[in-house]
Amino acid sequence: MSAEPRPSPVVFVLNGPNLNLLGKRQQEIYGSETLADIERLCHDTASRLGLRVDFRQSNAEHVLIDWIHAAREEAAGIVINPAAYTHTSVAIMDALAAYSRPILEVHISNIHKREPFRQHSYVSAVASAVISGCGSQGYALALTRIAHLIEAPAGR
Ligand code: DHK
Repeated sequence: MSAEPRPSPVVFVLNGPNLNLLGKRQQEIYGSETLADIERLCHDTASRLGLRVDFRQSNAEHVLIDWIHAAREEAAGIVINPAAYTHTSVAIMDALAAYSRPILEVHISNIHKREPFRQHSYVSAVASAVISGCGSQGYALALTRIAHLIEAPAGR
């Protein structure tokens, strides 16, 4: 009798405020791709890596926090673009600090080249790694790194 194949690990990909406007918002900074394009890229990348992606976006801090709490039970890793909450949210940092698996922080733009207030991230203090300035490709890079860290089937 052959063993049932193990289900692929799930990675939560969480997106913060205003990222629902990608493709319409400041294209010179954030590019022309929409969040739906990025979601497709994440699903394609994940399936190549032997992962599954649960892709979400919210403009509300408490919703992002609730999803980070849910990830404690449900996700093998988190990719998070906290958007503006990167620079303001001790609450999101604390929620992530209570998550013991890999966390990849992603920014589409290079926050270090931008206004001084964007150059500090509360999230970086608790992230496994940070990818900033690689555009939408940053999400694929983050998933590749998570696959490696959790030793997903094709991530080694
Ligand atoms: C997105 C935002 O909405 C900004 O508030 C951050 C980040 C940068 C990004 O580059 O993805 O400062």
